[in-house]
Amino acid sequence: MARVGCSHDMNTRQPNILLTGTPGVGKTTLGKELAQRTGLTYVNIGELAQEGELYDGYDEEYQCPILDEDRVVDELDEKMTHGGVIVDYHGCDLFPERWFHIVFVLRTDNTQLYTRLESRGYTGKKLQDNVQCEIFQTIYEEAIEAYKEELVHQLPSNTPEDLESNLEQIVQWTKRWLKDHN
Ligand code: DAT
Repeated sequence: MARVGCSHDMNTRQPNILLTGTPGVGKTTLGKELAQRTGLTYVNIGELAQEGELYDGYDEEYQCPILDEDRVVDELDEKMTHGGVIVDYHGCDLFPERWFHIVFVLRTDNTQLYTRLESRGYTGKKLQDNVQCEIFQTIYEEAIEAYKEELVHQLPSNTPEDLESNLEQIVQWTKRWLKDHN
């Protein structure tokens, strides 16, 4: 498939897309393939934080470092203002609202998600809390609080067919956005 946003002309405006949802719903899988198909740049916030050690303490309960949200935002702001970025993170209210032109919340059935997280090595409370996060649609509610509701779209992410359909929809949306803004 042709790349739709690969222009290096500084005058070409490109959209920023947020992919969010509970860990394990498929943000990374979708984001990386979407970047291939659109020419937009994929940014994984977890990896960015790890590379730059953008942490502010350690969470003993979950055994993981705590994200320094201000430093993450500072680190990315220039790139986001320029445009053409796909951001992947399991949270969404830490980012400035102005960054994103569209927000996708991926959703996965509980049993499916349980299996995916278990095979990722999650156990006990961490596994249960993440599955509950999906059941209570925590990230979707966070998204509609943080962004204009009409920008927030839920996407089913259970099967390879869902993945392909999501890719096609977002590629089409991106093409339309580029046409409308250039
Ligand atoms: P996330 O980045 O949201 O944590 P991921 O992209 O790492 O999720 O995916 C978690 C696992 O689920 C991984 O083994 C790939 C698989 N997966 C992702 N999207 C899927 C889909 N639509 N159908 C089936 N499996 C999927």
